[in-house]
Amino acid sequence: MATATVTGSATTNAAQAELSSTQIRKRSALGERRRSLRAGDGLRVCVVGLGYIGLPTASILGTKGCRVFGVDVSPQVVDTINAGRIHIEEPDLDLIVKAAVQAGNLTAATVPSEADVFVLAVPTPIQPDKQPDVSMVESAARAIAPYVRKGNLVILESTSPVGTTDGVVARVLREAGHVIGEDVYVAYCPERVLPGRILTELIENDRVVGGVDDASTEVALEFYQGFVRGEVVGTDSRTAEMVKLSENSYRDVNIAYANELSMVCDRAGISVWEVIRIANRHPRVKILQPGPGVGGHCIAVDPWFIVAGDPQNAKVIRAAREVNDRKPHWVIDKVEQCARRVVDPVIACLGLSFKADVDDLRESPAVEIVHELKRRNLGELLVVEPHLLFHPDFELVKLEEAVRRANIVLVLVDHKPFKRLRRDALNEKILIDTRGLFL
Ligand code: SAJ
Repeated sequence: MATATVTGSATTNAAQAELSSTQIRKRSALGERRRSLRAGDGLRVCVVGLGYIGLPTASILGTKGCRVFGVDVSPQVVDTINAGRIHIEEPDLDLIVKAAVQAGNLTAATVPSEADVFVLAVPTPIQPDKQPDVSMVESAARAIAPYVRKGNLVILESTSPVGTTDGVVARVLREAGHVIGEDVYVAYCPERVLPGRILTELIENDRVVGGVDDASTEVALEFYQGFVRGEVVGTDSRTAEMVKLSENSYRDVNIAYANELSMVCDRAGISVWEVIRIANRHPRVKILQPGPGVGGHCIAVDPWFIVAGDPQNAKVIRAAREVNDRKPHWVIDKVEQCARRVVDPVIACLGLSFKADVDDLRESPAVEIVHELKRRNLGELLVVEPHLLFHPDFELVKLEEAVRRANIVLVLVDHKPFKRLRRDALNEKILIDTRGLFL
């Protein structure tokens, strides 16, 4: 299961996997005394990576009384946060960052500081050959290593291939002379929050915490219990890494099933939305919704970490990725067929973001589709994205104007303002509704 850059001991891991969190707690109760690292008043926390996960985490910890040092490689991001402002869109994040900064509990810099707890929340992208790139985890671990002291806890939160916490983070700290589990604790705790609901889910969701050894699990459990209202479940680091990957892969496989059904139903002249709505009335069926493809930086990426780790066995996971990656091309071909039936096609493209009610364009199938429509020069494109003021490649048009002028309406994102569109505005237009908004 280990990737080229990652190693781990199978025996230790198997043994750890058998320990429940209760067993771990009992064992430690007999062990030596150590300082509590429960999140709360006065605890110093250094959060590396101030993006969609790091910044909300840093600001929540700041409002819980922790003294938080945020670290980011971008000086612009650091300046923005120190001014009490934010560089990403997320409901209420601006308020909580401002509150933490004004209280003096959140400061940002481009270099780490000494702290009691270090949280690494840096990107873990895939390379063009679909192999995971954990180089930013390694850089972050190397950046904090000179600041880590005896008794500190280091947590990796980035979605990572199995083995990364031990094989990258703990290895770097071991190389720096630390004895893991004795003077420094290292654990994995994946973020599980949904963009658009991050601040609520950071507190309410259950968390899984996996140490590279029992002592690390115990220390990390205690840290999260200081600010998480959901249950914090303890395991070993490799299991926790696989839990995170399996959650997003489960969703990807389910969406791929819905996307495959949508193509089958389309050819058969059946409404896939009606099929799913009725099928989901079965007590043990819960099919997700088809769409133009799967975007975002998580579900479209993380399943490849499992495939890269075991290509021989991860067949369904790979197939799901391929089905979801193919869906935008199916939509593009559909638009082309419709455009050929119209004199002077004018195509209103509703939405660019990767999902509803966010401004995030990362891996967005809508962007891929609109780019390709432009490249194929199928007609005039009227692009609508209510969450953006500007896009470098497309001139943005207001919803009403786009729909009024178009003869083809292509729904790519189910944003709230689109749902409020009057049905009669679509009369006599060709509707390609990839989100089932008007069906
Ligand atoms: N999508 C569909 N049909 C659906 C649901 C989603 O086509 O029925 C599409 C969306 O339009 C979007 C993509 O899937 O393009 C992903 O959106 P999402 O809302 O399913 O998930 P993310 O990527 O915003 O967040 C996921 C969440 N994982 C799970 O729900 C298992 C979140 O909890 C994770 O924390 C996040 O990934 C992450 O950071 O890993």
